Amino acid sequence: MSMRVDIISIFPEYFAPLSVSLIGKARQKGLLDVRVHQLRDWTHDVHRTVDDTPYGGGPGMVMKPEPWSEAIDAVVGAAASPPRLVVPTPSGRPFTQRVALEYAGEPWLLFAPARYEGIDARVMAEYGSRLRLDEVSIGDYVLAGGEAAVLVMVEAVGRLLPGVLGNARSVADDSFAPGAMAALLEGPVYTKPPVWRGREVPPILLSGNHGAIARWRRDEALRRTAAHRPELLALLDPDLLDKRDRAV
Ligand code: 6GU
Repeated sequence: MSMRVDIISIFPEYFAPLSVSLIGKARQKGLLDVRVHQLRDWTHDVHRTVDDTPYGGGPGMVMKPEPWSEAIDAVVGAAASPPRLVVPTPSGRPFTQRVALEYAGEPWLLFAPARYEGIDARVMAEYGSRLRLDEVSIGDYVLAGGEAAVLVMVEAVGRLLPGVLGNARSVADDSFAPGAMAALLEGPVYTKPPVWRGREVPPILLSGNHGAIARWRRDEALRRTAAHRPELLALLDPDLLDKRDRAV
């Protein structure tokens, strides 16, 4: 089962990275069908206007509702199973690994990234009643537009699709993946040479003792989480902690 992703934007060229690396290969393999649309194709004036001044005053410009509704209607068409509509905005609900997993189970996502101060709120009111609509934020900072957020979300979702990652285990071990590693950050990794600039790879990783290696990795994950994200340790399910965890 492949996933379809449509993106409507005034900067279609922003999505060139989706032809590169893991996501580019997933598209070549037919696992992911990405279609990028120019919002201005649904304007009718010579200037191809997509924005106007905000009612009530204030800084910046607001995206007009008409091009968005025409674009969304054209992309969705008469589909029996319409896409999930994702509108990136810093005022949205947080995009997390849980949301990425949820999206990875959808057959069709439609992203509507805005520029300026955002899209006229009536567009979200209209499509929120017709489609499943999510307004999502990728973190507590402000981007100049939603395009970079769409790149982030497509990469996070795309790597979860069946057949995209060669090694399904690497998904299970992710930081923030559900399961025993829930809410633990991944620890350090090493490769050859065994000594580099006088620095050794931790000898346990060369020991061949898989039980001891798993224990060491979990300790390192606990230490890194305590150092970088102490608030996550407090959220860990106590039932998933063992005696040796508590000693770390
Ligand atoms: Cl989704 N959009 C914009 N413009 N800024 C953001 C964001 C999204 N998430 C965090 N900052």
